[in-house]
Amino acid sequence: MTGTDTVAAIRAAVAGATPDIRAGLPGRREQAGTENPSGERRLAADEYADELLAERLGAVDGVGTYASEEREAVVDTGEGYAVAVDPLDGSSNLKPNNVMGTIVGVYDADLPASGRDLVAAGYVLYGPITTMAFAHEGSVTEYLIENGEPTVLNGDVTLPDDPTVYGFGGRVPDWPADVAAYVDEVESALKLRYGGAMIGDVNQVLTYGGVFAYPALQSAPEGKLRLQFECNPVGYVIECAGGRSSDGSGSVLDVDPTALHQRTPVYLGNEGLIDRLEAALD
Ligand code: AHM
Ligand code: MG
Repeated sequence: MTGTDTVAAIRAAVAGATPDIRAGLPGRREQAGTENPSGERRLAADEYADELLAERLGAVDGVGTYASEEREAVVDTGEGYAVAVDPLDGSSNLKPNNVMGTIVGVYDADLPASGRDLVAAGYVLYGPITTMAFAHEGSVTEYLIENGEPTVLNGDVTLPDDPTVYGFGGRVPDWPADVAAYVDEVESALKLRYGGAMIGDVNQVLTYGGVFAYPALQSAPEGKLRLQFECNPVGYVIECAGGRSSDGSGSVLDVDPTALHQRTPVYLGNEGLIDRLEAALD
């Protein structure tokens, strides 16, 4: 079974896991003493959220593969869609008690897959309240999640026409000169809002309009964020909301998938701002 029912079941499973993820956080703020496949130190909370989502999503009829930023290899769970998850995005924010997210991409292809193979994608934002933005069939719905149950807040989320915020990751001296020049240009009109969790920063762009980036860095030309688990799913949400995604030269959804944990520079936001960015990086 694949199709709209499976997508709805995946969305429900992620929403249903959120109270358990939140409940598991207070006692898991310390380092786990292990690294993820990208070589980053993991918190106990990263491992906990990954195990929980593997169990919940693996049990959904129509999910054939579970993959996560926290696991080297994919897990075969039966027949159906491949679900790629960043279980706790921005988990370094757990120590200072700042926002975090959960990201999910639903691919109708073997992983690593192209963003064009996504049939749905979404993210949960653990802020003062728990919300979810979920894109399917060309539109984005925002939900409030209470006790694991989603209720619709906005059935057609679109980026506002008049953008006001921006947030770029990485150390400023490590940005390539053309990225720095672009930020100089846009910051006369946009206000810096950067919290260090992609989902928190992207949701501000979705709410207020603007541009989020984790750019290519001089020390890391592929940037930091991962194509399968972060850039494709969030790029899909932003594009379904009327915005644009880019790796610097075109939609991130067109980036050639070469490895499960591959990284790519990512730029997300209002169409005009991403067009200008691509022109600046040319
Ligand atoms: P994580 O998924 O392992 O937590 O890492 C990804 C996070 C993103 O949420 C965020 O955009 C970025 O790392 C922040 O990195 P930096 O602290 O370098 O700005
Ligand atoms: Mg992440």
